[in-house]
Amino acid sequence: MHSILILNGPNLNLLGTRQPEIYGRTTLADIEEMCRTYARAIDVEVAFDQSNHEGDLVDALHAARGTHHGVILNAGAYTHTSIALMDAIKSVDLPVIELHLSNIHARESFRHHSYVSPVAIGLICGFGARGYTLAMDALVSHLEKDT
Ligand code: CA2
Repeated sequence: MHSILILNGPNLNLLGTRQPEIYGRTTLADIEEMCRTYARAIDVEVAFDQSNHEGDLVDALHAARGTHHGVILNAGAYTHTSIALMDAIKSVDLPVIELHLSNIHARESFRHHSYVSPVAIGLICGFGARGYTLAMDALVSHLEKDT
């Protein structure tokens, strides 16, 4: 059975509580529940995590090697700043899907650059919470290609 890590970065713990016009009213706990329900439906194992700390996200990526078959990463604002996350993704040699709730290309120009995109297998953005299950489908399809 495929095992997927869904990893969330800084401030995503605030989802549903502030700026609903950008990020919606769904909380991260709601998204986790949605992902767990969907994982059961498509028969995959899922781990769900969030950290506000760059080094913890790097550690979680390192730990994913040998534990999970792929990663869905919403790196939050570290997407646009973190060479450390880019290097970690490269080093673990796991398929990573970059995910954003909002369409980062329709927002401020500083969100148009991503350090994750060059080392991800693909990018899903702009579909809100639904993006998480879209990313699960995309990652499972990618993993099934190799089996
Ligand atoms: O659209 C996304 O998923 C982002 O990764 C969210 C990040 C942002 O920096 C990226 O450019 C795009 C921000 C997450 C902050 O989430 C909040 C939620 C509620 C209230 C305040 C922040």
